[in-house]
Amino acid sequence: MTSLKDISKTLKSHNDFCIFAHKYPDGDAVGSSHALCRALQSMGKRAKILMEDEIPQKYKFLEEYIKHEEFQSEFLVTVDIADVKQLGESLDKYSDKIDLCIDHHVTNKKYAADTFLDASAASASEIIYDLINEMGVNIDKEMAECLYIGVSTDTGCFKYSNVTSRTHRVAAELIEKNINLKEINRLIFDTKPKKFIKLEMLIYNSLEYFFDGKCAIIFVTPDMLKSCGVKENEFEGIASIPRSIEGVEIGITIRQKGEGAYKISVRTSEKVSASKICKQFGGGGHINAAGFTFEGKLDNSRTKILDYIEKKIYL
Ligand SMILES: [Mn+2]
Repeated sequence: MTSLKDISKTLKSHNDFCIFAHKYPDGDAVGSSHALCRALQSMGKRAKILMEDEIPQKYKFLEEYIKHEEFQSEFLVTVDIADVKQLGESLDKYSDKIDLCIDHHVTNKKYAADTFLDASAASASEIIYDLINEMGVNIDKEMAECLYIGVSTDTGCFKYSNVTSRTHRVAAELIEKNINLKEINRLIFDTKPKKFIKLEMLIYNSLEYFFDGKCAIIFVTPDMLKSCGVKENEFEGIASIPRSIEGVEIGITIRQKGEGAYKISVRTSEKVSASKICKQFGGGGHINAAGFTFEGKLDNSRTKILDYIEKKIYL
């Protein structure tokens, strides 16, 4: 497998980079790509970032941390992209031309000519932190802010099970770069647009309990999103709402995607395997966070899942 040293050498030997992050970019996609871009630019190289969708408002200030220039890129790198399809339609033309992929997803499809995969890293930003150090670049305040956003958002503010002591060590070293810690945390974790509050009210209205409150289901429909002015995929973290209720072991989020098409997310406590439930319906994922898609009548899908849970888990 390619080592961090190898990819550091490879990057040093090229000059004109294009860095790709996935569609519907999250904090890790934005943070890791911008930190790498700024690091390469600080080495006197040319680098730019391409992603299908606009950067969410709360991460937009990171765009000012890089120089924006037009040039013909010669080396193509993806960060935080497990499957080349996540580039999105408008960037699909690059899908068979990626020279290097830097990622932390176990499910990585190895679509690039070269891949650096560290599945033990909680975020791509954690890897980029090591890489920038390996390249001998001094991590400045701006790079540190990009990386802190990636590290903190991909771990749900250091709460998810992917967090290790290394995650905290990286975060500690980033904080030592004098980042605007309080302001960034407030902006990212303690601030919600009013339209999200409106949507949450509708979501809580749809909440139903089953099996003595051990299972909770919420619904999200395109109409609900539309009436609140929230774009599809704009509101992260919906799927964690039902599981966060006291006593709930299985939290299910049913999102209607179109006429008769549903995306179902399952979040479970330690006792129950979400991936086992989802596999039963043709999906998959992590042990306590998984999902599947369903086509047909909503009532049928709900009955089927509840039947399965009742038979396999609570009988
Ligand atoms: Mn990530």
